[in-house]
Amino acid sequence: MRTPRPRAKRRVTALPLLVAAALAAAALPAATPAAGAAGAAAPPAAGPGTDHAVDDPFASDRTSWFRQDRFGMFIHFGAYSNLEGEYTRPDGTVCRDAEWIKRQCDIPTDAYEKQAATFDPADFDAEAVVGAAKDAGMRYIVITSKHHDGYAMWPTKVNSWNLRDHSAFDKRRDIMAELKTAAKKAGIKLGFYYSIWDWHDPDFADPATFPRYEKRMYAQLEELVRKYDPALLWFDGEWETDRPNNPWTAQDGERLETYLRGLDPDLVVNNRVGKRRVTDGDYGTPEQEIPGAPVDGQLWESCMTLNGHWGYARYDENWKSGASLVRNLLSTAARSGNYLLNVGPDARGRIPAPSVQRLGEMGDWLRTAGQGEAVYGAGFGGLVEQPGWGTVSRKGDKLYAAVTAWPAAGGSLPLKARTGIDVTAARVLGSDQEVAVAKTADGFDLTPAGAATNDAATVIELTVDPGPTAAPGSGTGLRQEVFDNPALSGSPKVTRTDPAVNHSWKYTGSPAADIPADGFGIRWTGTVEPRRTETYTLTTVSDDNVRVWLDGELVIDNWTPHNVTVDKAEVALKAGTRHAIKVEYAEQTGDAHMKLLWSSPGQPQQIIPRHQLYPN
Ligand code: FHN
Repeated sequence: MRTPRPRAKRRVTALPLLVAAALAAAALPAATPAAGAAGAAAPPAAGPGTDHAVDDPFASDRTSWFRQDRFGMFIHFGAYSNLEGEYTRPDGTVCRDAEWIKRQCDIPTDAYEKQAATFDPADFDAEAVVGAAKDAGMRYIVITSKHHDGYAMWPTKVNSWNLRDHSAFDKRRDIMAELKTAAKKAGIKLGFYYSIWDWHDPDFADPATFPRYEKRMYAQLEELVRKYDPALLWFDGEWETDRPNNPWTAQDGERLETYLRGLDPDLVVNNRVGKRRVTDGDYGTPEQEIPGAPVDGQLWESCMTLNGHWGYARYDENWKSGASLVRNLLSTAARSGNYLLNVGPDARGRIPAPSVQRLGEMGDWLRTAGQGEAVYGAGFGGLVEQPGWGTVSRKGDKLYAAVTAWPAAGGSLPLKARTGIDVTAARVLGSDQEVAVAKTADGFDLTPAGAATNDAATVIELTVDPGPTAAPGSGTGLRQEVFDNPALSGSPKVTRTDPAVNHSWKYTGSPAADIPADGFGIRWTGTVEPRRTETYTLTTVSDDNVRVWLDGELVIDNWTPHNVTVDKAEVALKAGTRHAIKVEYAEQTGDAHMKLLWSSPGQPQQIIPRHQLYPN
């Protein structure tokens, strides 16, 4: 259980060293904050009555492109790229790193600024970059606008530490504008990576001056949103660390997310805007790994390098194979995730040829025989168990069995069903071979008559009857009673119909203007009507206490104060039946969230929608 950390008492480590560094940085002739830099002030924390949950990212129009596109290009490009992964120290020794090279190789700030002044990505060709993304089958691009070194890759007015004012680059050019134009023409969405952690801004590390940095950060983000209209903001550098100290808190993240959604309500924002929790932003960001199943409570996107580095490193030839990259993409789609695959342009702004080669191989696979259908707009193949011989994604009445271990001649592929389904047709994409489908005790055996069509994954498209699904209900939500105490005692201060249990009051909000941000409780009662007769998983995302009854049985009991926590229960629900449901929640102090989601073999994860909920 945490108590909110007041802004003034930020955790600080190694302050003396940092103060010296900050003062030294402030004394630098160039690249310090422009005098009187325009800056959007951090908005005041929204008060009681504020609910930051804007919609259900699993189902909203705002996030539909993200859930449809599935596959994006990450671009790590900045002043570090000018060193191409190697720094020769004054004593002649060579230190290697990529985008962390300044910190990891202890490059003095003046030396780093000196090398940045020679940065000239003259060969950066936005059309070529977008073309490579298009050729890969990528549908969105996220480029580093500012990495940890604080160097802005657009002509910011906030300071002079940027590609326009501190480089050898053509001062008439703006690569972000060029990229925006090329991406728009190609129908590809553009997003920006922005690091909160800033090694260069003299006001960053010291809690006493951090608000001045924050003001400049807000001003830069306002520039990016207003000038380039990004579809997505990818925050990073939110974690607690030193060299320099990072004072960022979850409360800072609350304010920043509120500010951004005020700038552009359509923005999609990742969970590193806060503290990388399931309640921060719109989606989770596993890195260099692919979760083994859909992530509970949040959309997700796995970001990964093509070799071993994010930024360009001239010596790193450890490229992943095209086949393994295709399989990674299929694994993410089969778990309702996105795949953000990285390229690191070199000092001249060129994407390495081996990267372009592998991206092309992925695009060729996606474009062949409609195999991309297994990815774009596809999601968790929950109707069946994920097999050992590959992955299964679902789109409507189609299952895409992407086989990576093709059976020997005459061999079969066992597929376990998780619910009552029937397979009505089966075909191998890119081949006219027959696929025999035999029912088994727990599912089906698929027996292809021919060979695999490629070395990455051969897709068997199954047309399935997913079993009866009732029409959407006519519900309006659950009865909600709001109490001004966490014991839910006395009479409720507010009684109303709540269309969905989907709330993020965070640190400063609450369910009503006359309910304080801390020390309140809520009871929801009514009935829930499923559209399928299946075993459903009820999932709560809560901070603090939560308990859920279904048909009078306590199925989730986490009635102890806790930080943001996911709890789950499996319950048998019957289509056409309105099952009694009661949810109790208490906010003690600090952060406050309460979400109720469901999923089943035939129902993808979502906030339980209003039309399936009926108030008592
Ligand atoms: O420190 C960064 C790293 O340089 C890179 O940008 C990755 C990509 O997501 N993010 C951070 C490490 O988690």
